[in-house]
Amino acid sequence: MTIPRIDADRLAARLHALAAFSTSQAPAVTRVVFTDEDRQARAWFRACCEEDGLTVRVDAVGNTFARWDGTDPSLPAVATGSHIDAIPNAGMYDGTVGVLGALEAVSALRATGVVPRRSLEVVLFTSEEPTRFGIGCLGSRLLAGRLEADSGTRLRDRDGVTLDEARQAAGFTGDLASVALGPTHYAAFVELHIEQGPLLEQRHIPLGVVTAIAAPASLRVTVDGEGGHAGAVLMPDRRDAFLAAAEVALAVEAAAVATGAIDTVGTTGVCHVFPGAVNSVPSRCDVEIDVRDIDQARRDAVLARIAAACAEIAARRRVTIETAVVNADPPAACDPAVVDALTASCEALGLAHDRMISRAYHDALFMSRVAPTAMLFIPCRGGVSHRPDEYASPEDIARGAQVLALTLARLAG
Ligand code: HGY
Ligand code: MN
Ligand code: MN
Repeated sequence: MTIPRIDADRLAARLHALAAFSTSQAPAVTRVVFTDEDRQARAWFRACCEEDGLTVRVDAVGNTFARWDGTDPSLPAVATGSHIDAIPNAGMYDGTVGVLGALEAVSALRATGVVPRRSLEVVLFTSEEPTRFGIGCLGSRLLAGRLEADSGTRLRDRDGVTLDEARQAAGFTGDLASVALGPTHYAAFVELHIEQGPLLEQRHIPLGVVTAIAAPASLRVTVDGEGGHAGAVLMPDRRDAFLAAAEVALAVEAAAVATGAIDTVGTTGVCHVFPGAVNSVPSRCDVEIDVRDIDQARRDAVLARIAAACAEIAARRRVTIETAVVNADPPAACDPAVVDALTASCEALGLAHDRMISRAYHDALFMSRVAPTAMLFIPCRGGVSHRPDEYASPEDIARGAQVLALTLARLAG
């Protein structure tokens, strides 16, 4: 098999060009789904795909598919891709390496002059981050048929804009039900991504073949107390919503630590205090909580402990606490044949590699519900991610794209 040659400079240049579509000052990147920056980035990406000779299709939620027809286009295609949306004050590599690296891998295969049997598709998934609509992997959930049909009107951002309103304003129309792909639509799916953890760098190993993806869950908790004048309401009379929420956040930490397993994590990453005046006792507090584990039962036990803690805090502090589970997803086991194809590609290139689990979730978590799926990790400096100092070297990125190219060729026959 001809070894595909990755144009590392072009890939690096495209990653930096994409990073410029942001509301933050470099090196930070902020690119929230369906905002102007996201729409401009999508148009730019589509132009890159067409420049590389691929045909582009976009679905009702903005998932974008750039296709290279194989010798037998009637066969289920092999897909690869990731996301380009970025949480506030993020880095420039999370997701984008898997989208532009996939485009570069397919272009490198096209340049060998060998056309695979199965078609190849580079996929840009909409809204992998939960930033705007509170739930992660929105586009891939819909592709996998794992989101309720009313999600277009039920999911709203903090300004009350529904998913349907936002997607249609961005030019993505049509029925959300048309997004779902059946279990035979793709022959396989592979996602290239930065590790978002320190293991590969610590072990001085350039590639990680992912065998499982942790089970994510998120909660939305609303605490209603009683507000009032910060000078006039005496301490014994207070029903301070923020202090109750603060105890909830500490209960999240305690519940995660109490499992005794290093794989259990709990985070309270969002906290909105109302009315948010220094001289007013908080009357309401909204928090969003993220709980994960590679063991689903252990993760669910943490959710139950958090619910029990909320009930105790509410009674003791005479506030009301409402908890809503936004998502509680099972973990994903990656497909052995795709894991083996990635492993064989690393070996064919004489590259050291390790097998590992992913603690972050990815679109691959949902693609695994409808196609044989696995992931390929490259190192990121210090394991840092979701921060402006997130960094992956051009060499590691190009190496990942080359292993991806070989793997796609293997899977596409
Ligand atoms: O939160 C995650 O695991 C992913 O980076 N969105
Ligand atoms: Mn992310
Ligand atoms: Mn990501």
